[in-house]
Amino acid sequence: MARKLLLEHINVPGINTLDVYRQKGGYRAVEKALKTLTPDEVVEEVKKSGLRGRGGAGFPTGMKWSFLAKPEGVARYLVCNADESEPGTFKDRYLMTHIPHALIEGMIVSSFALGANTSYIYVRGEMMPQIRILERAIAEAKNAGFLGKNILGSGYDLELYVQPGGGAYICGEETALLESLEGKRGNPRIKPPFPAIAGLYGCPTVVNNVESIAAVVPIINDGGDEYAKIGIGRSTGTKLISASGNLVRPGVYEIDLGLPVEEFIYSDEYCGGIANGKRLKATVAGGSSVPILPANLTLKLANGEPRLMSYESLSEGGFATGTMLGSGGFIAFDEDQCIVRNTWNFSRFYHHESCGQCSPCREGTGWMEKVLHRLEYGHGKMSDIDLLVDVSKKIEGNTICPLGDAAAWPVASAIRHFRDEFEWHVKEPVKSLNTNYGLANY
Ligand code: L3W
Ligand code: SF4
Repeated sequence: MARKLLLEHINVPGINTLDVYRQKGGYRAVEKALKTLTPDEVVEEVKKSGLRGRGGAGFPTGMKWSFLAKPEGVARYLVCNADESEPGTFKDRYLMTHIPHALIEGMIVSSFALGANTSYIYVRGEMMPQIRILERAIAEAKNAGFLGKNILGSGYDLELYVQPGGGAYICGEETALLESLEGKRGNPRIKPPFPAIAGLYGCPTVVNNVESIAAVVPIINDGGDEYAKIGIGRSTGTKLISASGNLVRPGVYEIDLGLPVEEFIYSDEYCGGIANGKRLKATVAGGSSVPILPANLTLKLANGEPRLMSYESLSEGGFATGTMLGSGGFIAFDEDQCIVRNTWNFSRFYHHESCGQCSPCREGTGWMEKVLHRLEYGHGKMSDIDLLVDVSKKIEGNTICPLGDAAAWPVASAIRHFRDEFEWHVKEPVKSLNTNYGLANY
């Protein structure tokens, strides 16, 4: 049985309340940090833990924190990115729904470490229940003296606010999020400068994912070295995985990084195998923004060794034979799933969500969606397949923010691994449309 650092008490009745959360050891990390550690010592523990950003990029959290500029007399901010919108990713919503105090405790400790006296949790606008849950939990924490002035007599002040998001996927890109938080349209900014130098209102800002911030709690409770003992190589700690698609037991799982992918899919402790006794055809391991992998490369590396749920193992082989851990949104496709239809579905999403600032993304996502649509609906030509590859190459690396890459990679990888299925849609347009049903929501 894998250890649980974030979800250990998820099924305890009332764990969403301050009282029960405290009975289970909650707010120990705040007491330890504010009473016995300096901000720099908290940063040091996070560095030692090896924690990497859980939103998708996997950037080392302690390093990001140490980049924060500290000019005299200028406010610093911590902003939690809770704009979870990546297709296939629902772990942050789960955490906020069931254990809101884990995030709030992490926000207090992290804000203390960074010297922020005002912090924000920017929650996807559609998540009204979670916004209310967090607001109620913040009020409880404030009443108990964990927020506000002179927290626990430490002399440290913190105000924590929940901000409903602007209702667009792109508002989860950190600089678009900051624009939106400032009350503007959520258009990504050109980086550099990174938020660590010029973020919210032009001030030094750290933007971290919900899960990253919640992970700071066990890191402070147990020490960074203990956290670093979990996992494999530079993939330390535990990771929340949102599992969906054709699985016997979809849901949110906390795994030790380094778990074999095969065990994650097939063991009863996790997903319990492919639903309805079907075979696995393909997976998207890290949310829709990462390359799709066929079953054989999902389970094994190109050299035949088992593939592991870690940053390194999932990307082993580059995009030729690998993918990315991303946000941990693990989607399984069974043998009946149509790759063309599912790729079109992803493309529709990115076209719809492109903010339109850069031409390769604005125009390219639309082109890809149109060409995939005609392939799926039996009007495609053989040359469309290479046209898609060409358009994806023209988007990749040529845009302001990663949405362009995120739109290009699923298309390029689907063709790389399933070109025969794209060709079949051209050769057998009627059969291919009628044989594969794809996603049900059309
Ligand atoms: C200071 C430097 N800071 C980098 C910071 C940077 C950011 C972090 C990572 O994209 C990915 C994307 C999605 N000085 C710095 C520095 N930083 N160099 O480090 O930066 P970066 O640019 O590698 O990535 P990003 O812009 O944060 C995130 C992918 O995640 N993704 C999407 C997930 C979406 C969700 C969701 O809906 N919740 O998780 C999934 O794979 O495509 O590639 O903070 O400022 N020199
Ligand atoms: Fe907007 Fe797309 Fe450019 Fe990102 S890549 S800034 S979403 S147009």
